[in-house]
Amino acid sequence: MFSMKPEYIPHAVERAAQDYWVAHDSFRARERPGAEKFYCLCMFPYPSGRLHMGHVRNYTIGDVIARYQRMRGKNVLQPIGFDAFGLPAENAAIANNVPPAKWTYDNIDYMRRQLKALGFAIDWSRELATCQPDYYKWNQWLFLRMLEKGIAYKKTGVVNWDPVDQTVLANEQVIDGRGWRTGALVEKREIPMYYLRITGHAEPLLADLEHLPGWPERVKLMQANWIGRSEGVKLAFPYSLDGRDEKLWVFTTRADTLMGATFVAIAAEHPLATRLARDHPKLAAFIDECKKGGTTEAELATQEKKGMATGFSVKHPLTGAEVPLWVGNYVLMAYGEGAVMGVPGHDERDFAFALKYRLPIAQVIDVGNKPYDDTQWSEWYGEKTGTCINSNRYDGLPYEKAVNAIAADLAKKGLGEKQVQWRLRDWGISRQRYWGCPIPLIHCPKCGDVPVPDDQLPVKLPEDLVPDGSGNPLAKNAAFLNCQCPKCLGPAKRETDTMDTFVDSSWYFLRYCSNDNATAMVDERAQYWMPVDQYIGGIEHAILHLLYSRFWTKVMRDLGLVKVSEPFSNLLTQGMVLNQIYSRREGNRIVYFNPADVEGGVLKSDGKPVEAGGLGTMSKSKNNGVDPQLMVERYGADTVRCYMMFTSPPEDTLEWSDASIEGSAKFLKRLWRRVHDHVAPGAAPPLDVAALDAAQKKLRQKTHATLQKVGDDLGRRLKLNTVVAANMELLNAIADFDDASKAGRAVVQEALDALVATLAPIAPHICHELWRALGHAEPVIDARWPQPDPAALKADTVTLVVQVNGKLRGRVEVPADAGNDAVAEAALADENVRKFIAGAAIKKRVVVPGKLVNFVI
Ligand code: ANZ
Ligand code: ZN
Repeated sequence: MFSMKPEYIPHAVERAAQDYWVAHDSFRARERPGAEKFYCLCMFPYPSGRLHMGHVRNYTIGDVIARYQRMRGKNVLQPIGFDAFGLPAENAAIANNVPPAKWTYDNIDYMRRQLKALGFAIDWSRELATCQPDYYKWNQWLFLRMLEKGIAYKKTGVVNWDPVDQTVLANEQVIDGRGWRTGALVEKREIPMYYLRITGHAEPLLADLEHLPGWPERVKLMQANWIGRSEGVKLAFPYSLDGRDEKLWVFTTRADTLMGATFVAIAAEHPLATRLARDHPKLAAFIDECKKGGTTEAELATQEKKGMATGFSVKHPLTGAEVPLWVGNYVLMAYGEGAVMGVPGHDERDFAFALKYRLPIAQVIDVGNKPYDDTQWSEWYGEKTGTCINSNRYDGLPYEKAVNAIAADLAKKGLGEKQVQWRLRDWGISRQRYWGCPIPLIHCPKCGDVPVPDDQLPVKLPEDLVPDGSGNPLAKNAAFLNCQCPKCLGPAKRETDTMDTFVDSSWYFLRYCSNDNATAMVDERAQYWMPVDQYIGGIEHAILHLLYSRFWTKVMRDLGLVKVSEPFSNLLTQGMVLNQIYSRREGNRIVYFNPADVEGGVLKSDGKPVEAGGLGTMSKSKNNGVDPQLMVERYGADTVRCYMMFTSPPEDTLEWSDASIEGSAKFLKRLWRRVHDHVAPGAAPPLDVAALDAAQKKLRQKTHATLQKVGDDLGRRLKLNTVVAANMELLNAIADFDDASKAGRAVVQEALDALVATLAPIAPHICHELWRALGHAEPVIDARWPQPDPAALKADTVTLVVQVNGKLRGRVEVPADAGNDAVAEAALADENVRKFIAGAAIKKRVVVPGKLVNFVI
């Protein structure tokens, strides 16, 4: 009997498998009450143009998990969509003079083709793009509900203003304080904006982190720090000004150090600073300078600490002593009271500030008679573990007692109380940009701000405008701008601000559940699928995206729209994809070269040396990306997927290596050949476990040991890399096993079945074909995940090391249940061992079962 041994042509195999899945609608997810559901979700891509390796890694990880869970019998949903609004589309529009809509939709078409070529088990019927009116209509609808509940509200906020382009700039468009296009010095402007009251949910957002055991600890910590709950005391330094008695409030977490407060510092924006600057031109100039600086927290943390005395002083709340008042650029207006009590003795920033401006430094906390040096900061000065000294009646009190005593004394005077502060700020969602979801409000000269009535939603964004960089084109588009007031029916103007794109991504996972519902934002299908069982994405979204999604979910729960309180049960943050960085100075610029164009330290094209900059994240700016498209074209999707999974555990960084992608290609080729060699003579006979010889049992044991390992690594530990490694080992064992007997072929069939089934989530196309070749009628996607047979796992024989006087002299294979005498007898039968004993008397015999036997002579 002859059969053809087909050659492995990845593209043909992949096309055939993909056609099969499409023809059978294999990945359409249906709600099946009673079936155990599994919602597997990857963070949706921004349609920037083409997929990059980070996407491929992300989606491969998700796909492996989705396919594995399906084989475990779960009813799996794996959707995808596009996070389609945002600034890059506007920038591309300015550069190429095409509307952002066209650019975006073209990119989506291209990336969809790429995703399909990678063979992801996606339910494409649920695809969505956030720039589609039937999606963003619900952003608007929920915004209006939030407005009704007071969760959405209007207040003035500070923005970056480019005076040349007359436009608001996003933070990333401000480079060294200047506009990215014009180079003009950026100004701060106050404009009305819309905010979402996320601070109203601060408490549950923090507390519920404890109910997320499936999240990485570090992500939870980042969220907790961002929410930033601080317990402290709000206390006042009284003063009189303009004939009135006033109180300057500060927030402190260290009320125990109050007796060491030697100055008070306020933010440049503090109303008292503004007031004092009226008669103090130098102070006014300093305040202006402070306001110019960056507003991001990172900028504030790293900038040089500067201050200026106001010449004014306030009174210490307990002693009544005069305390000088300063304006400090390190005091944030938006935190606490916008004012701090300066305790140089025990706060590092205050210490540096006091040294610089020669303010007194007083030690008021002692941690056991350590010498205090007021010219040099030491870590222990800031610790809470000591007791008060130099603090009159509080001397000797430890932290908590001191805080309580001081808070009580302040309360008696009406000068303080305990308080909880949150670092979290309300979420400003207004963007003065075109390519986003319009905020559904109408400004009427008679009625003021009027919400767009529900039956007029969505407020559609015109898709044919081309921004030119000078302001929001919506503000110049009469068709959009002019409208009728829903209340008085008079002429009115639409709000031209659009929503932060984080709004779009805060609930897309809910819309996937019912993306075809034209009359409701979500429906009971969300009850079926939610929460997401496994969410996979980049660590760069550890804070904002996840926090906003958690908040939005809670708001929707409060409105009765969903039942879950938390959207994502398990979170996996995949590591970055890295590659070498090569550069060279050309003139006064640094030019980066793609690693593919460099060999042996020189640029291939000109033979001149380049500088090796080590490993870095693949990025456009460093020109060290590898285009996944190219790799798929060269090797096929399965090899790329296999390589991605094999090279590192999902959470670790992945270093690109051409050699190792070759290794994955070879592995799949060998597997292909081995399966076809095996099936060439026809179907293998059934397996009779009772009639196997030692070698056959050994391969069988390897098969089941592999099953045990991969099941655990894929399912529980998500160590997808070891699944490939274990299967490579199994293939080696199969290759070494040369036995064409009936029983031998039966054991190989079992081994190949196990290998192909467990590799199927990773390399689904080749496994689709090989599974068929192995004689199975149902497709491998519908196969059940193979379980290890505990009986086969038990080794019949074990190999022991044989030592003579502690030196390795041989190895011996014995039955696993052999007694010590039988082991010794078998060891002494070994020729080499006998040679070293050379007839000498054995003084002692040590047997470590399963490991070794040692003869002492
Ligand atoms: C006196 C003091 C003494 C402080 C000491 C610390 C150590 P967290 O934990 O983040 O809540 N602070 C208060 N408001 C501020 C503002 N608007 N801008 C900058 N800093 C501000 O930090 C609370 C501490 O940060 C407060 O406690 C205050 O300094 C400072 F040995 O007060 B502390
Ligand atoms: Zn009106």
